[in-house]
Amino acid sequence: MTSEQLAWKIRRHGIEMTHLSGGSHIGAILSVADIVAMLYTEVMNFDSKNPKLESRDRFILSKGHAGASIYAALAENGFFSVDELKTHYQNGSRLSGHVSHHLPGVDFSTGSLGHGLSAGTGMAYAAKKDGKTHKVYVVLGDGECDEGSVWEAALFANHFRLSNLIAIVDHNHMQSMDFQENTLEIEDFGSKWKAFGWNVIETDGNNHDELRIAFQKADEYSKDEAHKPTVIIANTIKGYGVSFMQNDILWHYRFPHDGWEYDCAVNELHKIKPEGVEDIYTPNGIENPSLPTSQDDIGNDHTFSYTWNTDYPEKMRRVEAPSGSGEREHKL
Ligand SMILES: Cc1ncc(C[n+]2csc(CCOP(=O)(O)OP(=O)(O)O)c2C)c(N)n1
Ligand SMILES: [Mg+2]
Repeated sequence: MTSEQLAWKIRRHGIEMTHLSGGSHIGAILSVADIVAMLYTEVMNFDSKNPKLESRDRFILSKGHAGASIYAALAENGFFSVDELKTHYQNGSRLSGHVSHHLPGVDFSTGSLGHGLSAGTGMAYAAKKDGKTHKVYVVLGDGECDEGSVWEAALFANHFRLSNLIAIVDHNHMQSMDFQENTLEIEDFGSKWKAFGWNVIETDGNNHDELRIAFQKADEYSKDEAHKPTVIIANTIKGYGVSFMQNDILWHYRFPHDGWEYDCAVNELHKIKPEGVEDIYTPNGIENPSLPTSQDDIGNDHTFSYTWNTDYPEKMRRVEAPSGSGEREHKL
């Protein structure tokens, strides 16, 4: 399976899983899909038949609200059946909304932001002390980097020269309620990591060629005599792959509802389906899809997660993108 094929499958599963469950965070899942796909096809060492293999690379999705992306990647790699993905978010399911370590292939439960890098740092420190050669990969959200604990872990990782630690920040310039720039200024992001002693690689996190090069560089850095940890700042677009979800904060919490939201998302994905990939849910896309009408003002639909906040949609939807924030064309 190529990284592009897995990324598409993650997106398609993500749409189905959030649609069926009424679960949130599709924007975050689409944003991180290419990073996760690259890790699970070309970068990490793992064995789905032996999830606890001692020499496996360790992985933490610190932005645990995008758990569906990991569930899809694990299922597609044979850790458990693809059929189980349909249980996402349901009572009794192992596939909780946020990542659970009860699943094979998951080393650490996440969802409460700000803990993943600390845990990964501990894993990398232990590996180094024990003379082990596996690496530790941690994927963080950029909004998550508002958490002070991230920077404490960053200090620790530099102090103990944890060159076996690679952090990837999904830098989509958005958090849950607004663009990052309007929430808490974090730029110049790369310089901050550098000042904390890290190797910094900046890349386009939705472009597989660029991601591939970034991970190769990170691998070289991990052998460098300076023994620094490495961060890949992956510039992404939240909602990438479905035009009406891109850069729209509504889709942090809203799920693709029955009707045009689901139909149009599925059909848009079909237009960019790589060769050799099957869509197990809607093999030929959706014939006669529902389309939005002028009455479909989802900005006034209060049935999504923030039901108590009646001001939310009008105030927060379609906020102006600060200049330089994820303005690239959709080009999958
Ligand atoms: C400690 C903590 N506070 C608040 C939340 C609620 N929350 C869930 S996702 C999110 C925004 C995260 O933004 P970012 O890290 O940029 O991730 P993105 O969805 O953009 O990939 C917040 C605040 C949480 N999960 N954990
Ligand atoms: Mg973000």
